[in-house]
Amino acid sequence: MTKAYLGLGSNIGDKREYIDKAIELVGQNKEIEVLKTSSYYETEPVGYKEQEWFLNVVIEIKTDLKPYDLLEYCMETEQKLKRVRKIRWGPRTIDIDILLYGDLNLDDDKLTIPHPRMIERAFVLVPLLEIAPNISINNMSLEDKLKALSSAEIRKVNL
Ligand code: GSY
Repeated sequence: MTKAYLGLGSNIGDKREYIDKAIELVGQNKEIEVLKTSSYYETEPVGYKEQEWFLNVVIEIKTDLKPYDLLEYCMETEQKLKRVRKIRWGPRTIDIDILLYGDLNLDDDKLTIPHPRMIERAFVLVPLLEIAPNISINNMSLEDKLKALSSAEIRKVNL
C-alpha cells in the first residue's frame, strides 16, 4: 500500500457536489482507501482568468494501484462526471490530479510525479498542508514553498 495525495478542483455547476461525488467514486475502488479530506477552499483561477472561481480540496489515500492505473482511474472518474476538455486551462466539472505517490519521482509523456506545478499553487499547497502539515518533497519543505508564494486568493469555506 502506498500513501498518495490527489488534488481535486471544480468550477462548473454544483462544485461541491462534483467534488463530493468524485471523492465517493475514488473511495469505491476496492484498491483505494480515502484516509483524509481537507476543508473546501474557494480559489481564484490560476492560468485562464475569465472563468468562475474554483472549489478545491486535497485528499490523502492509501492504494495498491500502480501510478498509471491510479491515473487511469482518476481519468475515468473525471469522465463519469462529464468532464469535457475544451480549453487547456479552462473550466471543468472536475479535475483530479495525482500530486504525490509515496516518495516516487517519475517524469514521462504520460505522467509527472510530484505534480509539476503543485509547488507554485496555493490552491494545492494550502489544503495539502492542512492534512499533511510536515510534508516535504525530496527534502524541500512545502510550508516554506507556500510562504514564498505571492498571495493568490484562496479562502476556506464551510459548505
Ligand atoms: O489544475 C487544476 C485545474 N485548475 C485550477 C484549480 O483547480 N484551481 C484554481 N484556483 N485554478 C486552476 N486553474 C486550473 S487549470
